[in-house]
Amino acid sequence: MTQPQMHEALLGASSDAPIEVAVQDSVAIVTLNRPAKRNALNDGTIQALHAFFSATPPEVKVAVIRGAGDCFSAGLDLTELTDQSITGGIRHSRLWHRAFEAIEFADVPVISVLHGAVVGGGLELAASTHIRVADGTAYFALPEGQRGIFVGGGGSVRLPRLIGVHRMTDMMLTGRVMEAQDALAAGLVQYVVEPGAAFDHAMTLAGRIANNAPLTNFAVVHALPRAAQAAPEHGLMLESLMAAIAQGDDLAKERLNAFLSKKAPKVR
Ligand code: 1HE
Repeated sequence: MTQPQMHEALLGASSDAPIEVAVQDSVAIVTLNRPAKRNALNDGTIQALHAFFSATPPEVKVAVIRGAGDCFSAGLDLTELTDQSITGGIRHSRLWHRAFEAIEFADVPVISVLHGAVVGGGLELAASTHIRVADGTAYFALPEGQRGIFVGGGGSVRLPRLIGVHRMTDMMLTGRVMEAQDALAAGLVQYVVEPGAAFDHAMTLAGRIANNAPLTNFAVVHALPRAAQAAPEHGLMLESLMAAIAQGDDLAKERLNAFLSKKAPKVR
């Protein structure tokens, strides 16, 4: 693999930038970069995530988000909430919504690498990614109840779709902390690996995803969630249109012919 090239022009690569972005082959590695504050998400971090995911560089086929230091993220930077007006609170939440929507509907699939604390807004950030890889140190919580606030980063929409309203209600009302294996069983994460192994596992998955036809990846990120949430007759129509568009792509024809002429790998 080539050495990561820093995207200095876009975000800056100074050690105090809220996120750092490197591109390794065709994988963008986005690192939350406030380890001394446990990657608490301040406005600068949210704006930087929004800027990057709104326009991923054309050479990028997959993105991986991870946290520097001891954990993925301690959630909202609570120092920014102490003097918030109601109007300011709504705007703040909408800022997060725009940023996380840019991740959920990015040009490319996004994998999150989860270790240590994945709490509050950090869990909402993870929920906006497409694949969640946790290591055995990861733990998940929604301490908003203890802080006297409510989720504001899309958690009330995305988390119930992953784990059900009943589990989210329990986490918010009782402060329950979910360990990695429980998160796997609940459907909150798709993979749990040994402590320290989540980034490598995510990069392996990213390599596989990068080998898919770009149009298939686009369909999975953009058409699948919309079809899944639509009324069945609309979802099925969207599926038919997307299937026909994907099949019509030159790359699909090339890959189907390769299989039929026994030049493509089988499913193993
Ligand atoms: C912070 C934050 C933060 C740490 N905002 N500064 N999130 C929470 O309620 C979680 C709050 N954080 C914690 O419970 C713990 O910090 C952790 C379990 C995540 C990590 O514990 P630990 O012992 O490794 O670190 P620490 O010593 O508690 O924190 C290190 C520093 O980070 C310390 O600052 P310092 O100046 O004293 O060194 C902490 O104050 C600081 N820090 N977490 C600000 N969250 C869109 S709505 C979303 C709503 C939410 O996200 S609510 C959940 C908020």
